[in-house]
Amino acid sequence: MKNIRAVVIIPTYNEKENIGRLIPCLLEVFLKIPAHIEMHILVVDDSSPDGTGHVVRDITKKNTHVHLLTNAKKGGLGVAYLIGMKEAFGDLKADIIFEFDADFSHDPEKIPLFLQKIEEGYDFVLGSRYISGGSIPRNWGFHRKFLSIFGNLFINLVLTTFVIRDWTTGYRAITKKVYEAVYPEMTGERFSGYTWQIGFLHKAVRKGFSVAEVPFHFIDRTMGHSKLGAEYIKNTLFYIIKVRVQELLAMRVVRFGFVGLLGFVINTIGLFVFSRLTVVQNAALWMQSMAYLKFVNVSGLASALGAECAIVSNFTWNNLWTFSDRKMTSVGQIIPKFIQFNLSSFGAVFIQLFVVSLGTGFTGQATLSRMFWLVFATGLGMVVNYLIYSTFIWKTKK
Ligand SMILES: Nc1nc2c(ncn2[C@@H]2O[C@H](COP(=O)(O)OP(=O)(O)OP(=O)(O)O)[C@@H](O)[C@H]2O)c(=O)[nH]1
Ligand SMILES: [Mg+2]
Repeated sequence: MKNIRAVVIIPTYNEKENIGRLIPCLLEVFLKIPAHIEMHILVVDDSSPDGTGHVVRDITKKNTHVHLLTNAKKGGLGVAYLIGMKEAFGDLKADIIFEFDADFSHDPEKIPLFLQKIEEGYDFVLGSRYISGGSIPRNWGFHRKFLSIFGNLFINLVLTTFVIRDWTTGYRAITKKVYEAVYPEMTGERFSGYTWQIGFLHKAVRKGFSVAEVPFHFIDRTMGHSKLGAEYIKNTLFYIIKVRVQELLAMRVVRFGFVGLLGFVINTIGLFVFSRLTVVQNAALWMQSMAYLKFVNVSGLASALGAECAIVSNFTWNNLWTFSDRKMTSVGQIIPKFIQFNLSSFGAVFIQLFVVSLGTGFTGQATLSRMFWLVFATGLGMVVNYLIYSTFIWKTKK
């Protein structure tokens, strides 16, 4: 078997009572791990005022597999993991790192199971409280249970990824390839405290890394104090909604939908404004004076002008935004494409005329029947337009 190295990163802030007992426990578990996996511990301490760093420093003198990284000031969990991972995958030459709490909440006995999953080929392993064999403490108050359970449900609902049961767990094993793909994106964005954890996992999931979950019973801390603050909930909500909106806006169909909606609004406002303009009213009268344009009236003309404004807006925004990766810039390109775009938009109007007439011919002229066919025809028109836009007007550059 290939020799690999795993580093258990433990961020600490005032964990003096815990860390001195935890490290020997971990070293005990390491003895049960196959010899080809070399285990190390890296404590990232934010210069804890209680002297956590001194306790760890003493252990490092006796055991070369225990390391201490001291952060000059309290920077939050995200920063601690960021610098811890950099050190572990850098100087300590890790292939895998673990994220592990100092307060005995994470059962060290599960570490071999995580490693097994990694050797089976998984890129990312989570210690899960919400799969069979895992649990949250019975003595947690109602609000903490509620937040944890519904928090996870909420994240899955908003991100529409139901592959992960425990998003908020702090017990994780991460391989180097995940780190290399995700790390560069974690440094630019500002993550406050614990949101960093969700952000890291989310980016890994979106990049298609395989995630396994290992069940464990979360044990409530008995010593030291929790650093989990109320801002965590607010920040998490904010982060999840923000990334989801960004993800949706990056999707071409969603952009197309927004541009279409804006076009609809412009069309409606256009009809209203143009029908009140004297110049449009006079133009309608002038057109009526011509034999072959007798059918024109003010509403019809205003509506056509509104539709053309919407077409101009749709064309512009689709070019700049929806199809920004295939943007046309020269006038020589834009003019013929704009004409095609107009024809395609008229096509959608024709589809509407055809479908609504034919449909209501079958199901009658009741409001509900008309509404149904209108919605159906609009939907159909949008699909057809989208296909025309993406295959003909903004076709992929060869
Ligand atoms: N270095 C560093 N470690 C931190 C910081 N905040 C929290 N930690 C550590 O991160 C781990 C998890 O923090 P906890 O306060 O236990 O948070 P929690 O487990 O979500 O909450 P509890 O269940 O209430 O304990 C612990 O080992 C903390 O000491 C920080 O700002 N810097
Ligand atoms: Mg804890």
